[in-house]
Amino acid sequence: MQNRRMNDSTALLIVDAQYGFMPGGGLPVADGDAIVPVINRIAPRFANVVLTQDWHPADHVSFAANHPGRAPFETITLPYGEQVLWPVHCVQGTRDAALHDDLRVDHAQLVIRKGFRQGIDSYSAFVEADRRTTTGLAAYLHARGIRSVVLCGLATDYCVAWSALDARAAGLEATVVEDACRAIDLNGSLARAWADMAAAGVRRIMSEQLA
Ligand code: VGL
Ligand code: ZN
Repeated sequence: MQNRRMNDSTALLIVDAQYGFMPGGGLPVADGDAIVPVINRIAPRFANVVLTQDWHPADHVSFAANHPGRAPFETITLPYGEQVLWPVHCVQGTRDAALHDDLRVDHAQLVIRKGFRQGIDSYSAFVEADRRTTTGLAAYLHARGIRSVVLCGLATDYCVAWSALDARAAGLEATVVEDACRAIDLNGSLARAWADMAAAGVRRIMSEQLA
């Protein structure tokens, strides 16, 4: 891996590196912007780069503000199951939803938007929270002969973890670059996410092991 590009059957998946999850954003992740220079360091190693973008309508079901009497970080039950209620974040077309300007990933080939259906959230880059609706990413990667994904971005314990688990479910190898991620860590969610990922065969590395 050292000093050369990763082979064509691997893709870097950069999850939700958006202002909404950086300090000052709608759903700020502590130290979230620290991932940007790390991603910029590793991205040139990858011939294939895919980004995701959390992309919600203003009336999205995951926003506490759309549930009178409810507060952010409470949980409700929706037809597809439990849903955490979040502060308003990453509304379509706003600065909050934009990818960080300092990302240097001009060679990225695809941006997958997710969470754009009013009634369904989507942490995963592959399958939305109803666990049925596909984003099309697995079919895209398979069609391109990509068999392995390396994940980074925000947040470790939500969108990165769900994406890594669904990558495994789609038959892909999955590796999370720990220092190129930051977590929300709500009620033990980070420890649980690492345990779930380990159990599913997701590898966990530091960026220095790549570049
Ligand atoms: C995320 C909560 C809500 C994430 C997105 O990117 O991890 N978390 N929407
Ligand atoms: Zn979201």
